[in-house]
Amino acid sequence: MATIDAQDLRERIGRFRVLIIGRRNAGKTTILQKVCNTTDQPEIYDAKGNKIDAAIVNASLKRGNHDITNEMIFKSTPYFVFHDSCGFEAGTEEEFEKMKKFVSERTHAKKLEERIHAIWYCIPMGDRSRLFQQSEEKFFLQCDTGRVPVVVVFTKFEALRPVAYGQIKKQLQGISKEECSKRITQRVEELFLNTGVLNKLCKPENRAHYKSYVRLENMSQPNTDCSTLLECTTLTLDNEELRLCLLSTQQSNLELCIKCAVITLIDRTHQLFGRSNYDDYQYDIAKWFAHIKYVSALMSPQPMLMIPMPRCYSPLDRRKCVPLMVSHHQSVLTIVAAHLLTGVIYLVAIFWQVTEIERDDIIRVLRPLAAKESLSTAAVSRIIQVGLATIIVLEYSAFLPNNKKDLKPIELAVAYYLKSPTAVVVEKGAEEISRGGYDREELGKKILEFILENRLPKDSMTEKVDDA
Ligand SMILES: Nc1nc2c(ncn2[C@@H]2O[C@H](COP(=O)(O)OP(=O)(O)OP(=O)(O)O)[C@@H](O)[C@H]2O)c(=O)[nH]1
Ligand SMILES: [Mg+2]
Repeated sequence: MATIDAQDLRERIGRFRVLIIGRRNAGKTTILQKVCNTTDQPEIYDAKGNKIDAAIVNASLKRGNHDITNEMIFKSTPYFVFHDSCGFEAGTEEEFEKMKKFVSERTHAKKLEERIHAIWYCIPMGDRSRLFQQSEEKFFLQCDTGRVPVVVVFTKFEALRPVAYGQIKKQLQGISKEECSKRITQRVEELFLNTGVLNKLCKPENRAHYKSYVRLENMSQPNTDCSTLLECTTLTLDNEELRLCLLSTQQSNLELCIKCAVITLIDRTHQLFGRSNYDDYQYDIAKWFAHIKYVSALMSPQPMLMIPMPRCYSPLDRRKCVPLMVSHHQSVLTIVAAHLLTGVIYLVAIFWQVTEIERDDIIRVLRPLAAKESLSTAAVSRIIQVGLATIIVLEYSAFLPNNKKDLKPIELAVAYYLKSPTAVVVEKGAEEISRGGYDREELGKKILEFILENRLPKDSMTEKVDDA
């Protein structure tokens, strides 16, 4: 790939496909609505891409029929496609087997766009004594989820607060509001741990392994959001392209960009051992930072209205859609016109790409950070130092004005960094971290902590940039 282009990735991967599982009333649809920032109901398509009337879906649900292969899309964010288990605990054995087959097929699908990219397993906290029911046990024991990350979502988490309050009410008399809240929170944690649900989720005999969990509360309220779930899902994806793709839906989350870049740093710490070419390494770090993806910004990240082409195409596959108004009953002429217009759109896209920032330019601008002399000659320490410097500089540059959408702010940030005391702190820090003997997880935490503590100060930025 010549340039950092999330749009191009999306073209290749298609949509981000999530399977959401959970009992009836667990809060699944509410989560999907939050993720897609809408209160609308989704549109539903069958596996062949034919739109299904919502009334038909509801009627068949009432009769107990449900098809997990159906795809749900919210008009607001057609980039996501969801499969909903629709409360499978009430289903028959046959339905469970169908789900098992679906999970196994779609988690192992060869084509990335057909694969399920993440599974959100919802467990509502409403009834603590029945948190881990037979349906959960069966899913985790029998469903082979392969390498697809399973994120467990504890929904309606706020339900624990009144329980906690009821249990410690007497101890709360006469203490400050702040202290009260702290103790209730503590009790909530105890209640959660005492359910033993986390142990049940990672029984050694389980075939499905959860990668991470999040707690969501008050999702039915308008002022809440699902960013923790999206962030957690992004970080648990082990496919870099997918991670980049999902990250591009959360462009304003700079801290998440840093966390993703730290994963690259740690990966490369192992891979680059003993080597001294940092070009690819710095470029791979730069990939995570949204402000470098100018091309994506020019070509709107929110896909345009996508309408199905002839029936043999799935309306859910972005590459087989054209951003045009075409009805299901198209004439040959309409189809030809649609293709012609798509051609024009692609030509415009090619024109935009002329203005793309080239990979070589990004590397050229960042290279002084890798060329900087170091006290340490140890390879690992150098790799960490270059990674830290690159991330710190890119984070800083995201705050610099950039009307021309070029690499000038990064150039200025590099110059400013090299003159700043932070460069020395990074050098020492890298050496210390490299000697720490940390495992992968600890190393990640240390590096993230270091970066967050040593971000370049943003006060009076323009002056500093002028000085540089
Ligand atoms: N208190 C509380 N209520 C919630 C929360 N999330 C969802 N709800 C409510 O729970 C009810 C069920 O939510 P849905 O999102 O429809 O649940 P679902 O899992 O899609 O249900 P089915 O489609 O029937 O399987 C609705 O009344 C929601 O408003 C939450 O975090 N806290
Ligand atoms: Mg629902």
